[in-house]
Amino acid sequence: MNCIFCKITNGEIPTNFHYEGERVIAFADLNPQAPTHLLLVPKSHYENAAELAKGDPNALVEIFSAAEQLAREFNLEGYRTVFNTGAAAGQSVFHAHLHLLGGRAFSWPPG
Ligand code: DGP
Repeated sequence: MNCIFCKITNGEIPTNFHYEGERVIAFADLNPQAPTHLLLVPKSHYENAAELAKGDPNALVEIFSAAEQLAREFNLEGYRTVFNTGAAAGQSVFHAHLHLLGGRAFSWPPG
């Protein structure tokens, strides 16, 4: 399988990790949409958040507790977390990942 996030999680593509735990890593998004834009990624490959919930729910728990820890480390006053699921919703990498965005004001509804 030619998955870019598998290559990042297994070290094939050297990347600076802002967080590494038992099941999850976090690194900066290549195309940031906010002053802080991190991706929280399970080490195991699941296509999207729902598949991850079915296959490894503990990784989802770790993703959200790591997001809270990172938000504190990056001094975010508030933050937005997003899982895009499916190309129609903007998913472009089909290895589950949570976007953690902060450092600017956010509008609603999202674009
Ligand atoms: P999504 O569109 O929700 O699937 O988000 C995928 C994100 O991944 C997108 O914001 C850009 C980012 N991205 C894609 N390839 C790479 C990469 O090789 N390195 C990093 N750091 N981010 C990547």
